[in-house]
Amino acid sequence: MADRSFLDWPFFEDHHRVLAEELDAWASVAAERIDHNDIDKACAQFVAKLGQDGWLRHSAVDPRSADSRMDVRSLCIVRETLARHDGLADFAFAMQGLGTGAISLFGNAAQQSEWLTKTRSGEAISAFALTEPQSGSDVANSAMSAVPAGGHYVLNGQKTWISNGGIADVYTVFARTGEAPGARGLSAFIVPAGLPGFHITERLETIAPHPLATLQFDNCRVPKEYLIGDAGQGFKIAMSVLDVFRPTVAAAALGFARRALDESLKRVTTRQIQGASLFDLQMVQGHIADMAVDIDAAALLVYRAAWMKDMGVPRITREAAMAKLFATDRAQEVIDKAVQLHGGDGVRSGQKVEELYRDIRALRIYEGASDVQRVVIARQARAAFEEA
Ligand code: COS
Repeated sequence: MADRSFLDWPFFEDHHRVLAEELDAWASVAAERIDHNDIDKACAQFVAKLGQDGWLRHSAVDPRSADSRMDVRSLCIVRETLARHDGLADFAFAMQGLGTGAISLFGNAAQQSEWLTKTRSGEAISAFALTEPQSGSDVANSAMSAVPAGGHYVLNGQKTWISNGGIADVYTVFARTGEAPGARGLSAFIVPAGLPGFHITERLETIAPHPLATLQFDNCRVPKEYLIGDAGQGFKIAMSVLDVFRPTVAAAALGFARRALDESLKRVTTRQIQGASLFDLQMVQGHIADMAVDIDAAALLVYRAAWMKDMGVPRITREAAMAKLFATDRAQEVIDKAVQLHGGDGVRSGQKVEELYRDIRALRIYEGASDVQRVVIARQARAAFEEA
């Protein structure tokens, strides 16, 4: 049983503790039974189930409420809990939030009511389309264009590595509207699937499979009402959404790491070596201790970032970057140790730690690679030093 003592930390309110307990009980049944053979079907079915059972209300703001803030601690608790059970379960939940994050944070009442109602109930699946073939880390270099024409914007270009690409009903798409060069000339749009001129051109396979695609836009006409926020604000919208969701990626990594520690403890306390349990070897205890410390340190960074945002701190760029960098990199290390402690079984297909080993890797790349997080943290450190 994963360590739950972190729930006593002062970052949380009682409703967070209730959420963690209730979701864990639900996920112990629902998320442990996902059939990974057909990932499109598995994701669609799991989103519908998450919606029916009410968990997707944590993925986006409530369009009927006047409070447009997201509860980032709840987002993190849900991701950590689901990831501990199954990577695809976490993915299905996470994308409902990231895909509509711009609508939650910057959408108007009509946009929120039209889309968030559907994504929070599981009726619609969402996707976040930022990356392009020539610009992954360098968002300011995005090339896809959106040109105003009458009551529409006409979109041309490509997006790639788009999670839920191919199964989503609605996409948040970032494109160059050209108010200024670089970061100041992008805008964000809601693009429903099926608009003429919008196609899926390629599905991408990865080591931890989930729906992923390249999108093509050829003179795709998007109504002006689907512009999110102001024209030219797209870069800041994307970064603000990532500030909220990077700590949740870190939370998912934390869930994977906790599961790896649990699996390791199960293994080393039952496996015999030279007449004693593997756990009795001090070198094994050393690994277990390092894993436990990494997990707690990551949790502190994750929930510090989430708590700060929930307390109304306008920008948590630094704390979000620290949480994502540390939690994903250390989870990789924790899981690698778990594989080692499992011996040959650690690399055997179908073993949980083998699955975790594949699941964790992409988290150090997507939503800002570890190297990008280091750039963000270093810039903030320099700015603080120069201000002092
Ligand atoms: N929130 C709000 N505004 C932000 C911001 C944030 N987190 N980060 C930057 N901005 C603003 C800046 O204040 C600046 O505004 P002004 O022009 O008014 O001064 C503007 O946006 C440009 O910022 P900056 O100069 O830092 O932009 P860069 O091009 O140097 O950005 C990085 C660099 C690498 C940090 C950015 O492109 C990034 O995060 N890349 C990774 C993208 C990513 O995560 N991709 C994955 C996609 S989803 S799988």
